[in-house]
Amino acid sequence: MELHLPATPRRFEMFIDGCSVSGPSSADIVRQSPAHGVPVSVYQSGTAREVDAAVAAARRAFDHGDWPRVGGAGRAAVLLRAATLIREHREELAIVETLESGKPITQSRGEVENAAGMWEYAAGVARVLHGDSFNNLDGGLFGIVVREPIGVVGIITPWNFPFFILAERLPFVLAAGCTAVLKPSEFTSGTTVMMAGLLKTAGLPDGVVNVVTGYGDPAGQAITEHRDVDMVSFTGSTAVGRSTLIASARNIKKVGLELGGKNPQLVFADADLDAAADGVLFGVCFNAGQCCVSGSRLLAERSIAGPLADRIVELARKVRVGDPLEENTQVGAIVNEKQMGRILGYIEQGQQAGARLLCGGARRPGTGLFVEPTVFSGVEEGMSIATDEIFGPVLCIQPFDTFEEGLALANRTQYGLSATVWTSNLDTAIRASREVKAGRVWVNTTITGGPEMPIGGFKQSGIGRETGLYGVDEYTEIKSVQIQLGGRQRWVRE
Ligand code: TXE
Repeated sequence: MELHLPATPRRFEMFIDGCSVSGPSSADIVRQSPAHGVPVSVYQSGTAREVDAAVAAARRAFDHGDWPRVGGAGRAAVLLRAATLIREHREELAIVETLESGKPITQSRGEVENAAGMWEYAAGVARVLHGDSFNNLDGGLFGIVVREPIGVVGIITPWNFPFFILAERLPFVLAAGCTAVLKPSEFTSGTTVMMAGLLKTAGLPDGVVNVVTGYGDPAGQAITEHRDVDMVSFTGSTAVGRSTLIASARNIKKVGLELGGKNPQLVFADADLDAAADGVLFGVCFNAGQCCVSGSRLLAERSIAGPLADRIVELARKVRVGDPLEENTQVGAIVNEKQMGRILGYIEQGQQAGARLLCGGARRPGTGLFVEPTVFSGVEEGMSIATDEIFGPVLCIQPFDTFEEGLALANRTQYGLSATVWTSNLDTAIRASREVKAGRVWVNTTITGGPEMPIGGFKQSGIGRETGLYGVDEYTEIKSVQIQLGGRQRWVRE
């Protein structure tokens, strides 16, 4: 099926207390498709006023509404209906996602499908969430550990996987019985607003999920500082993650952070090199490298580093970069001019520092923000391309001689989000998985998983975990209840 650009941009209102709400129209945000350079969406530019209204609605729904009090079965029914509605609107959601983010339509469809899976999984989680009991306490005490929803959760999301990152958080927040205020990226807010509408259709009570669109400052900032927000889940840059932590100190709110990465791909000489080359290339090109778990550092055992680099370059030249509305496209557009400038700036710094450009390295002429898959060898420690998160399809190759040296190199970074190991030796695979400091490790594959598996980062890549049973725990408070059986021993002796 041939897809077309919309004749006019689609308008998205904010969503507060079950109703569509307009902001100050003078400050609308017009989003251009980064692949086509035409306006595709218009969002409201929310301010602290709309955040106040959204938080008040979420607060009311939490303190006095049904959602935190309804049983797991009731919550699961709504989450399952939401998953069905996502599938029914799959194509519409995928097109909006592609137009706003620039990612290939086939990838958007896959993300929407996987997001539906997250909602289904979380429906199950709503029914298995439980506490604990202690029948072994001294002094006739009986102990009960109760899990309660943490309260109002602010969810601030980025532009790289708008619908999927939301699905890694919101259904788990809802499964726990919390209410939420969402602030999507000002570049890709459409599908988050659409999700709020689908949730209303699915039967979610008003006020449980609210969406304030707009810029990070003021809208996101107002959420992180808000005294009536109990927790913030932030996904984005390490710099804003840090400011989120500082802002949260105001009312000591809990913070979950998923931030940047500079993720190693460790390839040992005994690996299936053809499979590794393909996997490494996918790992750095997926979502045009705008991926927190992008495998942007190739650490290759010296004896195979040359042939592996040759194979990757050969494959890189075959990757289909271009119009994300085309079914065959594998790498779409970079999200905006600023991000494009950042990527090209790093490529220039790499060349000036003496790294060898093996392929790519340039922006495609013409309309749209496209950059070719780029590979550097001769990358030395201390070069900015070796240490900084570039967030583009740029691979840096560094050789290593021994297992210990490879692992030391992998861990020599402020980040710890993910790592990939390519080897045919089970011992090497397990030892490397144990020693690498990262929240997610892949062996002989990369960037895959499922709602069952927790995600999150070590070191400056974040705090806390999302998805799986570990993820839902983050949105609960633990209360311990001690009950005296058989009467309490008297304190005052008469
Ligand atoms: O992210 P920001 P940007 C990294 C990546 C990228 C860089 C910059 O390296 O090149 O960050 O991207 C909201 N208070 N990642 O500038 O600004 C903002 O509106 C509260 C990695 O786009 O962190 C958006 O909703 N919120 C990452 C969200 O934060 C604020 C994904 C993310 O935007 C705010 C994206 C503030 N003061 C970028 N300022 C990943 N881990 O996947 C902005 N925001």
